[in-house]
Amino acid sequence: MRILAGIIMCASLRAGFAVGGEVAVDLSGEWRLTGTDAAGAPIACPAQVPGDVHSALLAAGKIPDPFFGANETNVQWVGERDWTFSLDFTPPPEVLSAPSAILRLEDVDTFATIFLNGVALGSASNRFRRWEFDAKPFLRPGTNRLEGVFKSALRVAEAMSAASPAPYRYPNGTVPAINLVRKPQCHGGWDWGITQMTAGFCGDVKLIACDDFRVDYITYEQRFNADLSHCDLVALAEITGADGSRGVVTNSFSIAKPRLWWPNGMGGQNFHELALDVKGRKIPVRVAIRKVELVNEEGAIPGGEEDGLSFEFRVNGRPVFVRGANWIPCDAFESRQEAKLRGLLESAAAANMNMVRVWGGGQYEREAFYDACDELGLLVWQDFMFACANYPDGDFLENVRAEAAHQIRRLQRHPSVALWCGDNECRAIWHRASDAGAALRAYRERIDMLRALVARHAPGCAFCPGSPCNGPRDDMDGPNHPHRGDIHYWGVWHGGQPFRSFGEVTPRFCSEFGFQSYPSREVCLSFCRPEDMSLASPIFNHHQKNAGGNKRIRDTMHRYFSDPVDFDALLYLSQVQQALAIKTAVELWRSRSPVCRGVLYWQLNDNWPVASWSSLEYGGKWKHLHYHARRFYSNVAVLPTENPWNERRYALAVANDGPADVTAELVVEPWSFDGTAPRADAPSDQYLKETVTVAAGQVKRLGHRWGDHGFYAIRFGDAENVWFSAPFKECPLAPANVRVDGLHETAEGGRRAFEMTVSTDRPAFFVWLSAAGVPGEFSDNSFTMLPGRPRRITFVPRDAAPSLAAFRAALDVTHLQRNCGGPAAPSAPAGKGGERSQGLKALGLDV
Ligand code: BMA
Repeated sequence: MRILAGIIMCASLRAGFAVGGEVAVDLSGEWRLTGTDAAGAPIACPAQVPGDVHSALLAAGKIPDPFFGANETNVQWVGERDWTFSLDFTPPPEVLSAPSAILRLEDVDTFATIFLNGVALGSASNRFRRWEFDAKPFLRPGTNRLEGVFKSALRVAEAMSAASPAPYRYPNGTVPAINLVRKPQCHGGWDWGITQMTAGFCGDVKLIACDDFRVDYITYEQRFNADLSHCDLVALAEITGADGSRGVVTNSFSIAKPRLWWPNGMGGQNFHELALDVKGRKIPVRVAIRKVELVNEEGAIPGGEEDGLSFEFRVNGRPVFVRGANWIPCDAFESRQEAKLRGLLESAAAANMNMVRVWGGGQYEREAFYDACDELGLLVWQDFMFACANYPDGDFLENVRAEAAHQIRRLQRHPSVALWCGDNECRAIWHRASDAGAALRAYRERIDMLRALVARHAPGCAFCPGSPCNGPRDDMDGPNHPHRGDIHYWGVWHGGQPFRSFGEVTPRFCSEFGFQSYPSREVCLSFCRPEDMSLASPIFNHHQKNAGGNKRIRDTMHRYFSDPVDFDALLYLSQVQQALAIKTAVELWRSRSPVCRGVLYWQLNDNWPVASWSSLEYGGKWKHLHYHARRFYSNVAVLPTENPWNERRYALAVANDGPADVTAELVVEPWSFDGTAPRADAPSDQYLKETVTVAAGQVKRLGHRWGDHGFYAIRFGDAENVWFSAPFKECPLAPANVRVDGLHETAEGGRRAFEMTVSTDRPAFFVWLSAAGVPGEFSDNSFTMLPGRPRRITFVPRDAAPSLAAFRAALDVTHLQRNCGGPAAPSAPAGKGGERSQGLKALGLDV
């Protein structure tokens, strides 16, 4: 138990709240969990709060690791049981003497009755609400006992459904009626997710005492003059008096020449430190000043063939090309989430993203998430938590009203929050309900309510009824219209279309599209034994939740690549083709700006080790895709704009999303696969070297050229790309000898790091450096190596750096031809498992 003195000085507390004050007693820490096991025998163990039942049982050795093998199946009983969390604590005297003391609970998952000293204070029934119960009458000096008795949300959902059947939902998981309960919908399993129907106090549990009032929310309104050189800022503090009365205290500020907050890549993330005066109480706050708009205009856009409705974010008046990914809860164990948020978001920002979408099947994230987004310049597209289902009206909706009113007010202060969106993919399915008319009415009622709540509590913030939808005023007429609002494009993954199909649509904004891959060997071995490393293994397949996913991965490989030489090569190749799929889509769509104004790929992260669409595998390591994302999302990117591999011509564009014009030399070099040096005397329609200027915020199209060479290496300043005229299985990939030399220790940003030089004797593609067991990232990876063009690469360990010898032992390098050959490929070298065919020795590595 910790006493927080965040808002007033302890001295004034001891003085009996002389100037007005509030004290928060944090009841986090070790509690006790009791319940019954699978056989009905009593179980008791320590439990951390914030935390969850599964984490407590795992830590106490009462369940096997649900992430290993098919243990998920064996631990389902946990979600079918009721559980009690209890804590004995001693309230400090200032809390006992205060005229008001409440218990404030965040993220209670989900159905819990709260007892203080044996008296029921009340019940929680929605994970996403803030619950407050009057504790004052029941607190006593000395030891007090606080208990939360949690009912199985699974059983509650079943009982609700028996009383009134749950409306239709996509069979994405294993808990059919989860849409009746307000808990993260992915707890019931998803097509990337484990079913882990957990329970617990997943957020803060605090006693809040005050002598005259407490502060519930602080929100801001900002008004600007035309050139944003002046901001009138009003801070609104919502307060509740010790007597239960509610009020709002406003503070006004006039800020000349504000230092504006910008998204990543557009400028700095500036904040202003202000002091609010709330009825004599001084409250320091950090405010970011910025204007965020979502612009939706009817009509055709020059360069776009069709009429439509635009979907463009503008920050401080400047149009933003949105580059980002979809976010899911970052761990199925609630207790592990807080520690992971920041690192994952730093990886998003490092890959030049400027937006993440908090997807509606998960949760409104913790404060640390939005704080990190504010600081990293990641705009947040915030879904309300509804996904792939119809939802009831009536009492259910009243529960949602309280949830939404709380979450909007909680998050309003964050400059990163750019959009509230009604749900994920609910618009397309109302007609699947047994009573479609009723489902549509319930849908409209929910959306109208959410829209009104956003307008009231976050005035000026954009609202969209759902994702996808045909813009903010969507009339439910066929959502996912390619030229109106945002779309989810799943033709390539779910529809089995070739990668070039990405180019057959020019979305105004694509908020979901994705392609699966397997995680690294290291992550696979965290859930299965070496003998299970096979697509024929039920254990391996337990970690593939998308029916047909393995087949899609293999079918795609057959389309573009020669067969992988072994299972490690299959893992490698799955990541290469995922990177290619998303790279293809992003480059085509980005080159079509200003018709298309944003791309968010599915999905950034995983919540357990699994085959999925993520670019960051479980544990946070970057897959091939994430390294490619850093290139294709960089402010300045050189983009092949033709469909890859199906034509003998290429077309180029250069995008510049940065704040200043860029002038650089554009070099396009024709190479042969055996490494013939680029010919400076090549016909000028093939070899290109010219100085190009691209204006800020523009895409410059450079026309078509015809190519009969193996591949083209393209450079524009620091931006690089490669263009191939045929699928890799038709390319005579050379057996390149990629070397890593001169490994030594260095320092990077004050941290110990390792530096090395990578070189090759022939062109090598998707060159992949790895350091199994060492968390951290390389300065670049999954790149093309050309003879005579060595690269200096650093590796910055995320945690304490291992010794040089240990890092050397972990270091490995491979490339495309080693994994799948091609027409001129050697047959698969012998050796599997520990003896990787593409290991250091095979590559003549000299570190
Ligand atoms: C999207 C998401 C998720 C799903 C993903 C992959 O539409 O909204 O529902 O996980 O597709 O199938």
